[in-house]
Amino acid sequence: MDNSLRAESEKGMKDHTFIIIKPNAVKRGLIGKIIARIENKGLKIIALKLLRLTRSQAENLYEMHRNKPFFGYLINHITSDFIVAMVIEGKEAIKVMRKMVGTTNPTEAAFGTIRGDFGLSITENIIHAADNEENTLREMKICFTSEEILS
Ligand code: 3AN
Repeated sequence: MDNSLRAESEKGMKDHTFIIIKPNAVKRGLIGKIIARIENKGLKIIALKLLRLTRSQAENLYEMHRNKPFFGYLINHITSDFIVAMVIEGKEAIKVMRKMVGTTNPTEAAFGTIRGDFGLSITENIIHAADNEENTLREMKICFTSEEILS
């Protein structure tokens, strides 16, 4: 781990989170709408990149789901086209962003959440958001070097 990410790790990552706008949402032209919600909430984007994940990066991202029956669909979708990866900063960013994202299945997610308002498919559920401090740090390193994150 490089020094700046180690420093972040030591002081805790609850005010930072890592998110991905998934390929279906990028293709549907939802980047702007999702970013507007994040910025309207008062969260700050401190890193942003349009990229295509390799299978190995995707398997790393979703390593905790390796044995689940939907793992193959998940990896196929997330590597199918370009994604937008972001590091977000703000008070209790992990918790706030997860609330904004909504529950996993978009057909059950509350209206007013990103998944509730924009999706129907559980595999192509618009957006990924890290669920704890350890995963935030692990996941952001898959897409960003420390030089690419505003300090
Ligand atoms: P979340 O993204 O809400 O934290 P996780 O971590 O349980 O949900 O699942 C990661 C991703 O795996 C989800 N975003 C979704 O795309 C996919 N997924 C989860 N559960 C299922 C399922 N039962 N069937 C298909 N895909 C699923």
